[in-house]
Amino acid sequence: MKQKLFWILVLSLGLSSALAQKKGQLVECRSLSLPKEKADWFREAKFGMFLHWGLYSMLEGSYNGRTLPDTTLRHGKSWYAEWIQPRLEVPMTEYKALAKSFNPIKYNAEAWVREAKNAGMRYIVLTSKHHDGFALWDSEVLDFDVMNTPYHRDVIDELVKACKKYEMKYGFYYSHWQDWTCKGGALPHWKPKVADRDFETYWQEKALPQVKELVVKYNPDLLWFDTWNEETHITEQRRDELIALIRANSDKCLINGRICFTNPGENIDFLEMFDNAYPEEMISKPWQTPATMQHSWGYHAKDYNWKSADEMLRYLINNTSKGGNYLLNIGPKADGSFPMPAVRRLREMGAWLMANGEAIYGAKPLNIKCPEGVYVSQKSINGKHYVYVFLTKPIEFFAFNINAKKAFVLETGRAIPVNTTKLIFECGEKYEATFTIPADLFRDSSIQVIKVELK
Ligand code: JFZ
Repeated sequence: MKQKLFWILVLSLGLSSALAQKKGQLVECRSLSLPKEKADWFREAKFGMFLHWGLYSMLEGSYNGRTLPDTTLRHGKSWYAEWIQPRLEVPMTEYKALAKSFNPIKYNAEAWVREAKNAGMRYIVLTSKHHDGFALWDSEVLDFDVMNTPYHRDVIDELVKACKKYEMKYGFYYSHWQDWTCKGGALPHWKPKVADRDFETYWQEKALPQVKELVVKYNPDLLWFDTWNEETHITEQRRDELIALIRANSDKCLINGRICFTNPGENIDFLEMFDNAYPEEMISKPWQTPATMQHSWGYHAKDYNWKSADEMLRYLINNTSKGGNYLLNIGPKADGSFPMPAVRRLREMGAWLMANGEAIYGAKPLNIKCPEGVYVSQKSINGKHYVYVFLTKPIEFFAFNINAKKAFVLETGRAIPVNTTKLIFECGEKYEATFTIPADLFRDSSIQVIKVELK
């Protein structure tokens, strides 16, 4: 009788749950989706550090006298340094042999986390296994991992301990679809499509067991899966099988939409934009843009396309104003150190956020029309409501339909003249606040933030 009641309850609640019969036992019934509030920290964090680090970092974008172009797309190809093996046709035995000399003597997880914190970043996502199949943790599933290198230390375990010490949220990129060194893993699009039965073997014998390892051993706050124009192997069933596995082993781990970019479904926790893609419209679900500081994700010694800190702050502001996050990537060198151009930009961004972070962290979007170069966010603090106005280029005045009480420069406290009038119409009334911006405000060339207290 109890069993019958249970099924009636489950069916009547309409739980989209993952029920799997295993050896006659009913695996714990859990919904495929997390309660929305589990993603609150993500929504509020706004700014994260992405890290692409692995055997490819050792080649630095060059192999056998050839260097990957540092262009975004040439001949329809994304010439990222972490793609060097298939792009420059590095023989697989030679590529895998890199593991025999991987020895990042300068790797210091606490230094990485301090650098991220100092930059104003609130979470870190490290490539635990990229498309090359090499694992940066002590995996029981396969030997192609960091424990079988001269370094012989669990990189991920050290990073997790450092993140906990500095109260930094953390997660892992895991390439669940492409795996160029494991039979059955999907291959670059220009190579023969892998037979589904072979992919199923990879899926059941490597991908699912390794994801379970990551969740059970390291208890991440999020997992970053990676697909793009994938229409074959990551079926709805496999997508939901992977989600169910994570839900069965974690009550907090957020899952990104690139688990199946073309068909993410309703049970993922945040949407992932395309690489370096910045939406113009508001998006209600939590979302983020994965972005590079230069062209490549993995370390490329001859990729000099470094964006300025100012440009990257604008991306952060754009995404904040539309309710999203900015996951900014560093490609550490093979020795475990951060490239100097990356460190300088991180510290410049951190300095600006030290003075203006109040307008970013925990701020929500505000859907009002803004002049070009002007962005807004909003926040309530101790019962008062504020609008933050980001001026990314000089402007003399602008008007918003808000009931502004007073306005001042967030960093300095300098008063900004604002005149608010009530407009009466037959259909109702609205307020219009006109702001006059002193020209000398832009002597300081960085982005200015005006804090507006509403009545
Ligand atoms: C994917 C990875 O392939 C890349 O190495 C990096 O990890 C990035 C964050 O995610 O990027 C790609 C690569 C190729 C395409 C799209 C995203 N593509 O060809 O459409």
